[in-house]
Amino acid sequence: MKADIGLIGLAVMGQNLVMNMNDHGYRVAVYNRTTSKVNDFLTGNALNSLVIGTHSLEELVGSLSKPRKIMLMVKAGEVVDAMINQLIPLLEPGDILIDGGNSLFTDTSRRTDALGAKGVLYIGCGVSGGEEGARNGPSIMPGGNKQAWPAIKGIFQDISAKVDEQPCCQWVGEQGAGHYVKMIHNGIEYGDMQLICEAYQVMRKGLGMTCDEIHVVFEEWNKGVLDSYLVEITSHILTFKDDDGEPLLDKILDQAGQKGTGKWTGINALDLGIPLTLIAESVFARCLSSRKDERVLASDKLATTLPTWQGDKQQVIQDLHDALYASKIISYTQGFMLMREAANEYGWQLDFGNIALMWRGGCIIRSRFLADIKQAYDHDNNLVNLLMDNFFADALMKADAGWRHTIQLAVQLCIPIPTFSAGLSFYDGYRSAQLPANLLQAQRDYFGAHTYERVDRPRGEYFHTDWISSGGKVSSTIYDV
Ligand code: NBP
Repeated sequence: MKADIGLIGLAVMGQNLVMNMNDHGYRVAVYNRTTSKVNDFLTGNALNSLVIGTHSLEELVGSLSKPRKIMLMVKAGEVVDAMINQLIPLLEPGDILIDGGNSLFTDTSRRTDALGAKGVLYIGCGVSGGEEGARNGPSIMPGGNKQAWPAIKGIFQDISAKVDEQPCCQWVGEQGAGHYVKMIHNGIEYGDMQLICEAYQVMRKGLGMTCDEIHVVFEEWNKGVLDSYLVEITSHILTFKDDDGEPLLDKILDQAGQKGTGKWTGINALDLGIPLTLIAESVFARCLSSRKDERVLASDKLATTLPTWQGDKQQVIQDLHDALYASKIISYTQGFMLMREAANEYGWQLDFGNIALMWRGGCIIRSRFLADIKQAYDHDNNLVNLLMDNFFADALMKADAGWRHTIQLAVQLCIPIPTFSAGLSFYDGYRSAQLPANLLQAQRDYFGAHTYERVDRPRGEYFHTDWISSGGKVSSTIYDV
């Protein structure tokens, strides 16, 4: 009997997705470059399953029912191109190739077009939830060649997480849209993690609380508007003890790693001119943390006497809660602004309510909060910005005082809070009818004759001033710079 789908790449994600598909009654044929891992899998996790092991790509392709569906769960980048090149001669028009790794969306767009020209239907599919999600129900974000969607929809929606019986897997859009949305998911994940770290640091270093005390705070927060997977695991991490009974967290080196999806999100925001400040700061915070040796030297050279904090701890914790919630709203606002711009730029029809729904379950940023975002886009899918939704505008107004108090306190205590403050600056900037860009335009015109518009003249009329009475009346567009 032929297999329903093939999967290449039996590392942690691949193995767990195969077993998830198997649990849902799908017959999966598997292949891995190091073929001994196929045997290990069949005698290990996949023992007594419907899984079919294969030891060459030819054998894999031959074991599949038509149109063939093959999912790649291999290292992103050149490996995916290499696998595609090996598979193409073995496939027929109408066959479906799915990349479930963390590929860069521009690569996926390129591959969708190139394979489409050969009649092979390519899907670039973000999968989130790590090992546990892959095994029990991930969030799946498929995009690419829409002709393939009816053939894979059943499998993907069956294995995905469900929230209120709705699958966390919906069609995202053309070309690299699925991987794009996964990239934004990861960028938001960077922001959420850094925000939580800043809240932890204010309590740990600022208020001098123990890990167990902070655990109780996060546990409490997880019952309200901050209810989310990341807050939940943070609470668990804080209470986890090492062999000597001390918190394991205190023994972990404060040097953050990264695999690049946050950086890609920041780069794309710069390319599209979207002020994605909070996520960008969260990437930079990881970069700063990774300069551990330099920081240790600087902590001596630039040492200061830190003030000790005294005050109403419960009030500070309440303020901190509000700061975390408000900053999180800003982070998601910026993420959705970027997706909106990308949809315009790349010609994708993104359904923002569906995206929020897909992130409600299975993935790392899953939270109660995403239901509110879904609702905002259900009210108006063309919402310019989440802050324009009454629910979020109101939430920010209520959190405003606590947010500012938290930032003031952290600044006084020399605790770095790059994402809390980036969020607040964005909020204050976004709702400012007047920014100091008038001065900036004057500076640009002063040194580079870049011209400016005037508030007392119609938009679109450009002026240049001879600021020091030495230049001419020639503006920069005429210079060949
Ligand atoms: P890895 O990203 O560690 O990739 C390992 C797999 O790639 C193995 O099957 C390996 O085969 C194969 N591979 C490599 Br490496 N080089 C190859 C080559 N030149 N030709 C053929 N196969 C090659 O596995 P993973 O952590 O399971 O992740 C798979 C994908 O899913 C990645 O794109 C990852 O970014 C993405 N992802 C991972 C997570 C997570 O939590 N880990 C979550 C979401 C998405 P071998 O056994 O022969 O070395």
